Amino acid sequence: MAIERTFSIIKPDATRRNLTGAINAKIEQAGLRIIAQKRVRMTREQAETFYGVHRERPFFGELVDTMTAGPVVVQVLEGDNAIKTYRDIMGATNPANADAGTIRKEFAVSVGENSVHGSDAPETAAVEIAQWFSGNDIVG
Ligand code: 3AN
Repeated sequence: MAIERTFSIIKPDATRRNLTGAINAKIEQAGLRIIAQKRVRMTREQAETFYGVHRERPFFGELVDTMTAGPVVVQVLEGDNAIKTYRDIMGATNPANADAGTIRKEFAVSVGENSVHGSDAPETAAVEIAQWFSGNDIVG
């Protein structure tokens, strides 16, 4: 059993529709613990830094627009294999391809407005957590 941490964002399409609690319930039902959480408004600069790996992708501008369209909830989640566990309950990037019961199947609007972000590897999780939280903010 590998206890791991991952970084999560509840995106503007979800906060707009008051889905923070419903998404947190799915996170907790999956056995993950929310060990840090805050609601923030991302600046364009923060969104561009966060999604820097996608800078050359055709949807980059749309991605930055959607992430700055309203408040987000940034979180650190902890649990067994947290990175994979969270990606499993998030579902596929495109909600049309997401499995039944996943967050994106139930709540996402489209591939762009897909309700949640979750880190894809331990290295990216560490970088993403450090962009939004300092050590004192995280209480495991
Ligand atoms: P995931 O969030 O499932 O790891 P990535 O890393 O491929 O997916 O993409 C990052 C984010 O970019 C997605 N969550 C989504 O918001 C956006 N995105 C990905 N592909 C598209 C696309 N074809 N059109 C618009 N937005 C996209």
